[in-house]
Amino acid sequence: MTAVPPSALGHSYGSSTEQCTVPVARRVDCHPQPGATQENCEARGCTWCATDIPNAPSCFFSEDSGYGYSLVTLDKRSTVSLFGNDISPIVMDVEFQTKDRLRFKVSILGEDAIIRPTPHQPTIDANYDVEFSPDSSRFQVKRKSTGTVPLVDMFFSNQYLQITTAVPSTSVYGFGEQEHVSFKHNMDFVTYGMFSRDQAPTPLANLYGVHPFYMCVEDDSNAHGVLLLNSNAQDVSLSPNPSLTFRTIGGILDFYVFLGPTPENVIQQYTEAIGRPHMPAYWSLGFHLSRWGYPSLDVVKETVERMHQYDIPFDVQHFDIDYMDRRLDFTYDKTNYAGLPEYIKELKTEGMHSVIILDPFISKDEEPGTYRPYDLGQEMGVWINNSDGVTPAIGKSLPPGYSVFPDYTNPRTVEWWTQLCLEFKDVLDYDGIWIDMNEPSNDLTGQLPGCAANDINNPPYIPSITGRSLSQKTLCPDSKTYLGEHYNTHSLFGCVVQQATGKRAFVLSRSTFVGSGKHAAHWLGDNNSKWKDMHYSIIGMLEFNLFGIPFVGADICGFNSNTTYELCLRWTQLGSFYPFSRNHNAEGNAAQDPAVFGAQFAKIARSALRIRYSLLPYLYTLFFESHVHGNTVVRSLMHEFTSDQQTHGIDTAFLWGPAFMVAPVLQEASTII
Ligand code: MIG
Repeated sequence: MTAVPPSALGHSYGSSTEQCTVPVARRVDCHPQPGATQENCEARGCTWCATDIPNAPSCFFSEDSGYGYSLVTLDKRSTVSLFGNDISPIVMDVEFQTKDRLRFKVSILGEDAIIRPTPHQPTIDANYDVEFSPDSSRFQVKRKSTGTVPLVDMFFSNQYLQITTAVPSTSVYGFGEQEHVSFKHNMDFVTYGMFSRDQAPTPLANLYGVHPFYMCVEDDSNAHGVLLLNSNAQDVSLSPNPSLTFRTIGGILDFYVFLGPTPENVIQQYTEAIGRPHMPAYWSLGFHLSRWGYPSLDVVKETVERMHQYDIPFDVQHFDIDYMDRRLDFTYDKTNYAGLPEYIKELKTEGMHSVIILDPFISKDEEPGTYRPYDLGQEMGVWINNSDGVTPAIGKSLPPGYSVFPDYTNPRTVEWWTQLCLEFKDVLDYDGIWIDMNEPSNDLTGQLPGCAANDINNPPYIPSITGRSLSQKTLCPDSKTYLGEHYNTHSLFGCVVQQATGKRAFVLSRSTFVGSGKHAAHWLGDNNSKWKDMHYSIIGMLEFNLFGIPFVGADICGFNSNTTYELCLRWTQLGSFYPFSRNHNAEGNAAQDPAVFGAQFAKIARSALRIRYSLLPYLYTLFFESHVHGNTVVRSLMHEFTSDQQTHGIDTAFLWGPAFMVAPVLQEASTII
């Protein structure tokens, strides 16, 4: 087979043989799991034509496979079956929800709960139309004024749903949570997995949260957004045609299309559907300082003191797991952190605020009667259960012994959690809660004694996620939560956030899902003290603004490994313009607070942060706009200069709202002229 040079993408053919008539760029992968061969490809009714183009599929769908569908009933017209147990017929529901928002939903006929009456005629004067081809095998969502969003080919089986959509340009943004190396996506056969995971940022890996949302800027500068509202493990492949293939292993295909036409309009319409971002407390827009590994309260005090000595703007001190007694939630270390309650009060009288970390696992191995969080939770029955639905799932994480996992999808659990948070507030008068490890994270692969061999734990297709495992670093998919099987609810776990005090609380969450911005801020996780990580933080920040979680930032100066004076200085300058501005560091690394490097550093940090503080009324106003109208707070230059194609790829600079540009130094050994 002849190799096709990458330059030929899009117009050349894999080889001259008949099966190779589908241009490589148009191919949709028919063997998305590893290990495709000509034999297993043809056995499932797909076409084989080897290609050397990196990541391009050699096994692909012939162009007429899939479902033919009309507004009402879809009948399978292909013999291709990827993973068996195919479902037919299916029903497509098209709803004209607002003049700029269309929902279409593909469900299984016969499940009454998910079928809703289909309006054949739009009842509102929408800015789009839905058009079907004469044989009903394709349909398009058409922008009335100009562009189109065509959709093609669907595959349905019990644990495998797939749909491919052509996109009108390669200016595609979004999908998360991953660490992306560019804001505008590379579309040369790239696959992103989505399944929440305790995973330090690594390009292509599925990280802490799940956001199956993208925005596309069409060639004529109109933008649209698309959400696939689905919480199952899933992946999306970006192909150069350009097209997108979504694969999910459960639920339904529930799509929302937002017609824009400006990028800001798209996000306004998206957050109108999923929930507007919350209005943060003013104090929480100040500078936050944190680290994992303050060995004692005395070291915290010394650090805070030197921040004040250098007069560095500073409003919030975080307390990581070091403050806890043996890493047990709702306790504090009465030896190394003796006097913590008084100190938190003292900070408050100075006008400062405190944030404490809490983890979503509760040790079950303390002496009975000595650890109320477990005893009360046990009494109230608030844990995630094993597949029997009765016995609690037992895993292992930070606290000593083994732990159980609160099932936040259960309203009783929210009662239990709120009660404990309120009681603990009487002990430590914190102002905000930082929720870590809520993917949920577990050191074991599944709970004890391991996951049973069944289709839920080992589905025929596992999306492109780390380890190709649904139980690695978390619980078994067949665990039972109040809302249903963990298989379906896993990625929702982090979304269930809590009110700390009821008034203008601050909640920082590592795991997020569609709609989390309504309650929580987010940090981009365990980055590295590396120059490239500093650049990627801009991309992550821009993306979370698309996801409706504008209160976002990365660990300034880097979390893992030691930072350097110069990197930390540049990062402090950039981080002064993160919506959520916090310096945070991992245990064992050298201190990196802005006061530890001496007077010269402190002076530069002070002046960068003073610019931030002088603009806080503007930042607060942007959050207000975001809360009320759904605007982004930080946005790419493309949002404001959409018709200038050159802005589509810029991710080394960004804007605060429409009016203030930040262009940070991202290169080592740069000098400002
Ligand atoms: O096992 O609480 O991402 O910010 O400092 C590590 C300790 C658990 C992971 C978080 C990080 C935090 C750390 N946590």
